[in-house]
Amino acid sequence: MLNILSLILRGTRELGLVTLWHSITYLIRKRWYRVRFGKNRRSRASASSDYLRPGPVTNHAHQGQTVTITCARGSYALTVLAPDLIRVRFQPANQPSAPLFSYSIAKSDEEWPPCDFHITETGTAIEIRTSRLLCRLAKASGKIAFLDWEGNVVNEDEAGAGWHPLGDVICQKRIQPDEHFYGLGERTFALDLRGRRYGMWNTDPRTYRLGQDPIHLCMPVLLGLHSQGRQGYGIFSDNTFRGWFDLGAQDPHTASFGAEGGELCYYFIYGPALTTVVERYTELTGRMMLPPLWMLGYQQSRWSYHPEARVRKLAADFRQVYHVPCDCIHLDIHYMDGYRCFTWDPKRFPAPAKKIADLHEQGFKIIVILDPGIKADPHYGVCQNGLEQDVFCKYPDGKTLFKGPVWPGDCYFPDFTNPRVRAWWGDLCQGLTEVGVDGIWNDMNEPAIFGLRSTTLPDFVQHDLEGQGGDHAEVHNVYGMQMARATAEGLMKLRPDERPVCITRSGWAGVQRYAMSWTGDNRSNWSHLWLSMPMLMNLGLCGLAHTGPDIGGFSRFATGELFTRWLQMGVFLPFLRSHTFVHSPDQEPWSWGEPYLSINRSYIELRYRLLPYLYTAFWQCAQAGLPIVRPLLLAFQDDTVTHALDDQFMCGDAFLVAPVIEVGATRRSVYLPAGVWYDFWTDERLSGPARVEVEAPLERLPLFVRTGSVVPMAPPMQYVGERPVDSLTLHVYPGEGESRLYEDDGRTWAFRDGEYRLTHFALSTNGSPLSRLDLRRQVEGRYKPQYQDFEVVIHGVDRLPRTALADGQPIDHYELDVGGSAIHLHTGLFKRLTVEWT
Ligand code: MIG
Repeated sequence: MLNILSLILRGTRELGLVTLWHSITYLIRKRWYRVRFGKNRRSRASASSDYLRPGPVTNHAHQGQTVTITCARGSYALTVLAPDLIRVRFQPANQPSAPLFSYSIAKSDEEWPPCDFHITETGTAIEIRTSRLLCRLAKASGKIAFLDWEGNVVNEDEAGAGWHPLGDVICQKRIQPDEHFYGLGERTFALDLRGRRYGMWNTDPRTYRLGQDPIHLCMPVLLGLHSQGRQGYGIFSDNTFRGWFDLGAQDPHTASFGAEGGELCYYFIYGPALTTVVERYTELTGRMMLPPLWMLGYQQSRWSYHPEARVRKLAADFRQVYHVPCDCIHLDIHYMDGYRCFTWDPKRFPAPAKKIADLHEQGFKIIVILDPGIKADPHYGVCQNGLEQDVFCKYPDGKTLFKGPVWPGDCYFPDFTNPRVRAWWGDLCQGLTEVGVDGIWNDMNEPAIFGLRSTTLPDFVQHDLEGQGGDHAEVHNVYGMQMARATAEGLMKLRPDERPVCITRSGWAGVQRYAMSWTGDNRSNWSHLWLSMPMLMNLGLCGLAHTGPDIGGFSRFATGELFTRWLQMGVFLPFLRSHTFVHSPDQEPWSWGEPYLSINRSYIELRYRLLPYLYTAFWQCAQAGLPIVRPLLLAFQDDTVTHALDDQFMCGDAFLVAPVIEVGATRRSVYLPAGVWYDFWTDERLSGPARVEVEAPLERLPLFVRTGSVVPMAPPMQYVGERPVDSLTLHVYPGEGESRLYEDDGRTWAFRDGEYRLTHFALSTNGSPLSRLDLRRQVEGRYKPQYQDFEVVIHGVDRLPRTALADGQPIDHYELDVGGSAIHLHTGLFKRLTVEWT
């Protein structure tokens, strides 16, 4: 009764009466199905002693890459996939062994080149030694320890593996004294996750608070760092059931993870560098596809821009009124006809193809939202067709369709774990690509169902699970990922030459292969601005680098100052999109007038100037998994100050970004790790390790460049491809270093056939003050950019050079920068540049 009252009180404003009615009847229906089909699972084990343990080792054997170690109450299968990668599975005796199945793994056992290892039996242990790592299983207890070659502990069992006769599994590890933890997907906490317990169950929080857990996108991926940064490793627990990670909450010395079903199966990845861990982990579970270049441009969204005339005005505001660059407009749920997926509202968007063609003409791309729920409506073609094709999830009787209320009222839910259903969905996307839609945004795919608290499908709803069959308790966490997969695969089939764009709210380990994400329903306040940093850093460490927050915040109202500060940070985040709630006022770069508008415009222009640099960081990520937004510890692992630093970050190899995160602040303190750093705005040279106070008036984002970097920049444009890039500026920050620049057509797969250009820059300099600079440039690949020359800007020098040679030829065009702290040279496409000062 309370439930019902509260639903009514929540108001009919967004929901409408019909949906409200469905929500109320669903509450009653849900009860009835519970009676018929059983309850949701509940963990049966609470104390460590509730679990059974492997017991002493009785035997061991080895076949191929796998060592089987039999213990009194079950057996381990330890598979060596690479010298730093070992899979641990535990199978209790007298439980049937299931074949290995995973939605997360991208590289199967057969695809790893065989790797040498040695097994030794000592008096107390069975030891597996690879060229990087020692895995020791104690004979008496059946506990595992991972050690480096010198015998130092990297990670070791505390109580180790365990299971409950009714299905729960657990693994308990010892926490090292100075250990820090990272990862776990999308979390609303600081960077270092130690000391808390985290849920593994994708949940729609309907806007989250700091510290709310879990939310839309969990990942069972944990990174550990200890011994002053000398030891780093990763654990990927490949189990999709409702689970948890406890990183010292219950017992400060124990880190454990577990789930309410499935098997104990985890991958241990040795670093010691966390960059190595991320690289390996993304080799195992896959890396993102390179997005089209326009996806790196500024994007504008709200819930919702409609009708058509509003979108037209928005486009004109960007192009004609305010001249703020923008590449993409997002259409939220109001574009649909009564929230029916793959339809258009006939009044709001009577001629979508024509409208989109118009917007394309002005250089805008269009992304539209799709929810998983398909309105249960016999007059709606997609629903009819879905019923005929038998694509929707059912109850255990195999007949009754699951029906739950979302935006359109009662909905059926496609079973995305069925390949046939994914293809059905993928083909439906044709309706959108035909009218010119450029990308698809997948929302509510936790999946979320309306109700008092965050709800989803009941555990006992059935899924195909690639033909094996399984219930929602097992499938829930991968549902969103499989929806994203269906969408991305559909787009690739429909437009085989174009890189697909799919944005997803929910996901799981491996989702980065199909989609990028955004961090869902944050709030318009300063703590959420800060939160964007640890959130993105932890997601990036889990392989999901292409993501970003709603700039300005989703729920509640942003002030001009908050929006500007968030946008300044956003320039250095992979996904730069402003988005907001249905009831909030306008949240566009000009919404607060001056001085905000001019500042916002100049930062969005900076984003466009930085595109060559950022695109290279994306390419690096697609190649090797290294995130775009990085915690400082990735580059400075032996500096313990960085281990919990989460109010500043590295963007790519060169930039250290320290956003202002306090209302009214005009200064902030920044930590600079060892080495020389250039203040981006003044070219001042600063030496780390040091904490420095820097000026940060509203128009200034504290920003530093690492010594030895070459940062390529393009001319600003209103949108990607507005004009050819006819000149490239190379910003050179004297010091020793190597930099890269990756270029291609920004749209197709031609780069896979060699149509790309990778430029290596090697910079070396002498003297202080600078007396000599040598910059070598080497290119590979067939792609030919449009520009024919460079402007080279050498930062941190206030004197004109004595000589400047490009490939031995004197350069006659150079001048001192107006600021007096840099010189500009104009050169052709040199191979070697030498500049000397007296
Ligand atoms: O129940 O589509 O996170 O970005 O604007 C809310 C409306 C549904 C949640 C998404 C948000 C989107 C909103 N959606």
